[in-house]
Amino acid sequence: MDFRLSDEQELIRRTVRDFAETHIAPIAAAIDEQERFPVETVRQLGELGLMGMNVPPEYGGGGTDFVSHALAMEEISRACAAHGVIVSVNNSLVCWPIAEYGSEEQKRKYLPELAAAKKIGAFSLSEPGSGSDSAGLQTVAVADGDSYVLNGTKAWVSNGGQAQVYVVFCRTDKSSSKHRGLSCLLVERDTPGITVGAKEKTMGIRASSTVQLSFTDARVPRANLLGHEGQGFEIAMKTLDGGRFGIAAQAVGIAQACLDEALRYAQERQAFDRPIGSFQGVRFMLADMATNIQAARWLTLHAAFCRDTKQPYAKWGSMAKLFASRTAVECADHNVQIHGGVGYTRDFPAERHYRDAKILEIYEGTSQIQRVVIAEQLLGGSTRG
Ligand code: COS
Repeated sequence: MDFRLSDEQELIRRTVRDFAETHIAPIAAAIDEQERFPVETVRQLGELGLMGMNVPPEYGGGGTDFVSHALAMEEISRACAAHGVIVSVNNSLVCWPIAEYGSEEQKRKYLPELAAAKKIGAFSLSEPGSGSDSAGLQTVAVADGDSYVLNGTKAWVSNGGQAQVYVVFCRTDKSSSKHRGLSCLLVERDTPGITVGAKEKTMGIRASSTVQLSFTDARVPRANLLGHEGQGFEIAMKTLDGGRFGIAAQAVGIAQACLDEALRYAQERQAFDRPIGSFQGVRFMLADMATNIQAARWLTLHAAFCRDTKQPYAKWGSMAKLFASRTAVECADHNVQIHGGVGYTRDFPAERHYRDAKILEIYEGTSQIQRVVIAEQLLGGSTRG
């Protein structure tokens, strides 16, 4: 067993950390305050090859492994959680299913521009009436000549306000059982009949762009069907299996930012004539943060390693997301607590991390859904009610 990173993985981590510290961290507070999608840095991330890291080089991607992706996600999210989700969605939820299930023509058409961030992608599974219950979605696509006619409403579409390409899950067969009638379409933004809703007013990750999407008789070419009809649920589940350790890495990055700041403040801030870091109450919080972050990091990298080495990874990805997202929420709480009153102001990043961290326990599968997935892997369906 060897826990060391390869030279290439170390290089990727160092390069991304340098970029994130120089270009992303300095704008993180401002784009949060202004709720502004960071177009310029996302373009630079595309130039660095970080928007399609795992896409094969013949389709314009970085061709890197998933451990490297997790390392990059951690470093980007340590600087700014909103950048983290933008990168994660494009890589894991858009480029990956196209690379995995796309036809040669679809891969050539979409992947190079997505990987270079010339186009941004979004993943559109949830609806106002179905979040955790993905198979309950109601958006319908009816085949008509060489098109599908798409009708319905999608919710919580991360990157949705900026995206030009949407991976949309819909029902193509109403007579089939719930999940078997689903399919997946690649929908371009300029398709007549699409309405991109207003940006949601979210608690955190406010620089990302989460919207509702509505389709009214939107005609999508049949050539844009990803995989085959009825394969939509499988594509959604496998895509989420892969996306979850990316979100775990985002959580590790946010948690690490909290620890970095808490350590600094604990050494600077004086109370009762000594640094607050000399008090056991503060030291124990710091020790818990560091321990949980390291455990979350290893769970995350282990899930990525299993994926790289073609071993089953869904259970590990869900465990990583479950544990790392809780760790991020707890670290954000401790960081505010250690900062005291100033931690509650917008003059310090502690309150931003506190707001950003909570979404980790909700998107790409709530913590309750992660437990469902883990238990399913442990016990199978035999004990389900
Ligand atoms: N990979 C491949 N196949 C999978 C799978 C996976 N990860 N998970 C389930 N399946 C298959 C099952 O094996 C089953 O196959 P059969 O057709 O042979 O029976 C089928 O899919 C249906 O599975 P299941 O009965 O478990 O589906 P449910 O509708 O009960 O849903 C959960 C299962 C809850 C795990 C799923 O709906 C889920 O992950 N929900 C969360 C969605 C989510 O993360 N939303 C956030 C959106 S992104 S912001």
